[in-house]
Amino acid sequence: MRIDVLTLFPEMFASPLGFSIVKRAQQRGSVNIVLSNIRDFAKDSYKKVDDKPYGGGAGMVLMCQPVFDCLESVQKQDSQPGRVILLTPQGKKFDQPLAKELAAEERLILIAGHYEGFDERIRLGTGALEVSIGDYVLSGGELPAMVIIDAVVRLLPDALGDEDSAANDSFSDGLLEYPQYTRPEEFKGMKVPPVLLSGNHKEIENWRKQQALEKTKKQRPDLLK
Ligand code: 9D3
Repeated sequence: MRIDVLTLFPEMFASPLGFSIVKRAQQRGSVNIVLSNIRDFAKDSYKKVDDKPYGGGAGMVLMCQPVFDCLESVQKQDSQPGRVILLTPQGKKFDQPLAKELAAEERLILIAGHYEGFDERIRLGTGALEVSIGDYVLSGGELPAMVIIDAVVRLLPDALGDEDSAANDSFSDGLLEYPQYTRPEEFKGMKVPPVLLSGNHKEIENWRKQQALEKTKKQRPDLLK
């Protein structure tokens, strides 16, 4: 998979993409992540990429021209145009089903703004899907882009090691994960549930299912509906 990110702050991406599963997926060639700076496509000597909103109002709006030129430039680098995603607070809420859908694409193009809206013609003219990662205000689309990359890349074939199979992940069976324990058997007076030390695999499985169900009822009843 190729993932392009169009951003005003490419430097923000170095650390989240440079460690762990996403780093290894890039090294293995499972994913090629290409960062482009929208500001490189500004036309004037001030490198202007935003302007005042028509009709007035506070804040600035990301201009069409630098975004369309940047998009055109990256799309020319590959035979497939790619699925274009615009990160905005008004977008469709990102979730695991959308992560799976995006992981099936050959190419993704993520466009991130920074504390300002996009000129509406960017959405209209690119056919982009608008995506939000949740109902809270962030400073820009950069962290949401990194969240999407992380969630998508770990779903790619060969991205995960055998030890942490995606099939065992929370949400894959619609329930939260059961509580886990490791050594020691007792810590600050808190004991590991005896069933986990019993060696009875059937009883352990039943306990885990029941705990997962109880935890979901208590913390995320919405997942059971
Ligand atoms: C809601 C406030 N907007 C009206 C002036 C301005 C605005 C604030 C913050 C516009 C963009 C942003 C930056 N946020 C994102 O670009 C963003 C985001 C988010 O803030 N929360 C969850 N998901 C996303 S995806 C992109």
